[in-house]
Amino acid sequence: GRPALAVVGATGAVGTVMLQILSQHADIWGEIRLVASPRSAGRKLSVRGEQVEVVALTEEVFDGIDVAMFDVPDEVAERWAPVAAAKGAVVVDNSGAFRMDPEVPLVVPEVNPHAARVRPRGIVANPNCTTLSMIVALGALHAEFGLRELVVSSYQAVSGAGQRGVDTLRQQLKLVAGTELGTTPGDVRRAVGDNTGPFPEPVALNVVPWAGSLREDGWSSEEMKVRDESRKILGLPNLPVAVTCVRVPVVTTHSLTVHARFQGEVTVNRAREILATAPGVVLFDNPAAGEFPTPADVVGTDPTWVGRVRRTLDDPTALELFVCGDNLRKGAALNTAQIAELVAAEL
Ligand code: 2RA
Repeated sequence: GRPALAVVGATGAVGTVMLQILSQHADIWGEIRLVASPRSAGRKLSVRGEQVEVVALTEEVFDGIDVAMFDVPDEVAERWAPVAAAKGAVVVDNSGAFRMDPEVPLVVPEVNPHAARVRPRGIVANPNCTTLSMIVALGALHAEFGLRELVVSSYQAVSGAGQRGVDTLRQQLKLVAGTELGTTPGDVRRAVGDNTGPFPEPVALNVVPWAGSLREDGWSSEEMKVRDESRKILGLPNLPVAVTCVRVPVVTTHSLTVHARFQGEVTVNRAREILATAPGVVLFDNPAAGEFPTPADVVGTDPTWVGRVRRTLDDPTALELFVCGDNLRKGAALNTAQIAELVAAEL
């Protein structure tokens, strides 16, 4: 029969997009079981045009399941992914719990699909949304030119911080709309009050140079993820990577500026050819006509969009790019679904 799928975390921001994707992609699954916390059990959600009742997470929900997708917090994944794997399911996990485990492959199907086949713990990890928003384009350029160094800055959407991030931006926008705020120090902060949600500072009318939690020497956890995960996916464990992660008042779609240095001289023409033909990448780059990707246009789409392709003025071996990717689709649900489909094809 066709493989049975469990979606754990079906009611969250990523889970919601996952159900849309499962309804849009070729229907390869037998049963699709929707799983969430006991709080959400009993709710009905639509998938493949049918209403399916959500069941609470227990050991028994993995009986008869071939592939289990997890979109839950790290500590929930840490506890429950091994339970699902012990029951014989292949777990595709979108948390940060297993990404850097040497026995867990970290997979982007356009870049390192073969890695998904070797999974000693029965778990395949899905990268962080910020890494995913750029890595398909970088992987294509790396395959041709050989990457030697990466310097990136992110412009991250609030939905990366979940539904609470989205609610926070929307509430703050209401408080500042139609005002003259943003003209004196602290005026936006006073208008927004303590209502900064998952962010350390107001995000409306602002940019916040912080995502995640504090790591050694002033780095953020998000910055470490982009570095560590890029190295693992590209198979370049010593790649020099410098990252600054910034939150911006965008609902969904992460953007990044990328400075990528390669093994030898590069040309913009060849880079453009590669990006224009790479699976999962759209080259949208005609500044003379005002054409470059922006989150407002990219949101809701699957590919990684690349614009502003330039050769670095002072270094003929490096390129500058501006990249956008929907952090809930390719950045999370879509890549998880693609991995699950890869795994299902070999079952
Ligand atoms: C963010 N990448 O945008 C994170 C969440 N996984 O906050």
